Amino acid sequence: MAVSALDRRYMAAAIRLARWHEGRTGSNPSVATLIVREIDGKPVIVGRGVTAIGGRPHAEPQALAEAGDLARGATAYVTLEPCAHHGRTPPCAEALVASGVARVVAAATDPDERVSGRGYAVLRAAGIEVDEGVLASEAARDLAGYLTRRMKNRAHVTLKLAISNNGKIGRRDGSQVAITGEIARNQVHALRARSDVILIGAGTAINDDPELTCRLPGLEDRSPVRLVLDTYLRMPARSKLVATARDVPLWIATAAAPDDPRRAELAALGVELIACDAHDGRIALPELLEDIAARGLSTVFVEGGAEVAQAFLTEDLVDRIILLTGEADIDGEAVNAPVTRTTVPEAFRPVASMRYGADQMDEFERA
Ligand code: AOF
Ligand code: ZN
Repeated sequence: MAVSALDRRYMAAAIRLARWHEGRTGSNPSVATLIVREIDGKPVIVGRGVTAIGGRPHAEPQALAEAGDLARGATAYVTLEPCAHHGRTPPCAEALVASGVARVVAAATDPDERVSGRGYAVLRAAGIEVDEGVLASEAARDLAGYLTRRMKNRAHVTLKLAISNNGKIGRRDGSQVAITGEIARNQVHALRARSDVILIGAGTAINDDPELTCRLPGLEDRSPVRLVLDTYLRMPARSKLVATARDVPLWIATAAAPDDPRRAELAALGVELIACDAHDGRIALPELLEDIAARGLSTVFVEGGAEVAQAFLTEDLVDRIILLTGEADIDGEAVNAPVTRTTVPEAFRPVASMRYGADQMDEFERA
């Protein structure tokens, strides 16, 4: 059967359903399954599933359980190739075969070497018609964290910058200045909720004393791990980040000596210290991103400041850029944005552009 416009609409719906648990499925990607069959001559969704919080069960068995006998002869829409491995749950490809579905429409192929291509092979060997790659790039955008971790062995990096109308990101003396408004702030908190890690430099952590939590009503329990790059372990024990370390995880990446007494002091307050290499006084970022991936976390949201942003850009470790441009200028001695709407590196393509009230949001992805 050829892939139809209706197939693409169901896949788009499955991709939206998968977002429901984005950032909440641990090291597993959040994927979704829809089971669709004809009833009285019309297509009807008879089962839906999204990877459970924590990562298991997978999407497919949940959708099949809801469909029950109606799965026989139906079409399954899956945003990721169904797994073929005996992991902590039985293979989803086999569950689809056992359910009697006639056709599987899939978006992204799973790069997990236990699965890649094998999920489809199991289905085809059982006589199921398989259409791969439907809305593959749309699904891959939401799965970017998982795909980057699997394929590059490092975490996926989103760089966010709030930039004044005249291309500045703050005052040189570090005094606080509002650049964007309420809508942009809420959008940033929503982006935090979908990330595994928020990252800032020690300078920003010390100067701004931020909390870096998601404080949107109803999403307070969705704060990701907070990570501070702190080569010399300057982070004060008396800071909001450290004070809340027992409630929301706080990791500090440092090159401080193993016997540095501040390590024990911070650890006793609930901070997790990540031993890193440093070059020229800066934490080695590629190794840190590998370390984060090895810990099962896939997405890093870089929130400041200018030096950290520049370091990620210089090392070509940025996968997505989100620029929030305000309408006011920052006058006087101010810090230049390492990148603005007009100086985004050529390797990136624009993927979204919209207004957040008086502010402008531009999103770019590595092409
Ligand atoms: C699916 N459906 O909903 C998801 C899949 O540790 P395990 O056994 O849970 O396996 C993790 C792998 O399962 C993960 O690396 C990815 O390949 C796949 N994720 N597969 O069939 C799902 N979340
Ligand atoms: Zn599975």
